Amino acid sequence: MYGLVNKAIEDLVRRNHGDEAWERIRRRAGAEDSVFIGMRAYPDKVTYDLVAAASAELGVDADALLEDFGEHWVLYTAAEGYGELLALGGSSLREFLLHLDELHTRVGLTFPELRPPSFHCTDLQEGSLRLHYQSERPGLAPMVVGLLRGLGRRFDTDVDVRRVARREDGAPHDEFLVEYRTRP
Ligand code: 1MF
Repeated sequence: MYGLVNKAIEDLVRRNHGDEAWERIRRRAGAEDSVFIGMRAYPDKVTYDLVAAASAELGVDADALLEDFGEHWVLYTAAEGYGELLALGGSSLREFLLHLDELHTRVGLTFPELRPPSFHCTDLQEGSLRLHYQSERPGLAPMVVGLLRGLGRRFDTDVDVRRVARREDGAPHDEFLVEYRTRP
């Protein structure tokens, strides 16, 4: 994954646990380079190893970390130069989710090593939808829950997420039931 992802993990750990915790996690993960380059594509293993090392070092479940990380990603990218890109996604949670594949197509035009997941929405009702998440990367569904929470914060929207199909249980892909309500 692009180094931007590893940088966002680093930023989250440094903010919540401090610089020394980050150094321990980085070393435990065997990440030799002390700085990640945002626009360089790294093997996915680097990212998975960072999450595993953070889980061991902090004594926090890896799925909980992935969820926190998803929430942080939305706020981090908005603050770190991708504000205009995110703004193209629209001005509500629903609109953003409907445009996510286009957003990834756009990033992929400039950064061809992007291997984006695919998101599509069905069962669109007022205040709810079913989100289908297809990724070539295993185990990242908890991150999607966090991404939805981050979008909720971005759009002042209360979000309830329920995972209703799991790829690890044999479903064709992961699905989430998303209920949302804009805060008055
Ligand atoms: O393949 C990749 O490297 C990759 C990296 C990030 C693929 C997707 C993403 C974004 N995605 C992360 C979870 C991926 C899980 C999976 O693969 O199954 C989050 C998608 C997302 C969902 C909800 C709300 C917002 C989301 O992301 C918005 C977004 C997406 C991509 C970028 C920024 C914001 C992005 C921008 C530049 C990139 C890479 C990703 O590359 C750079 C970085 C720095 C300098 C130049 C290029």
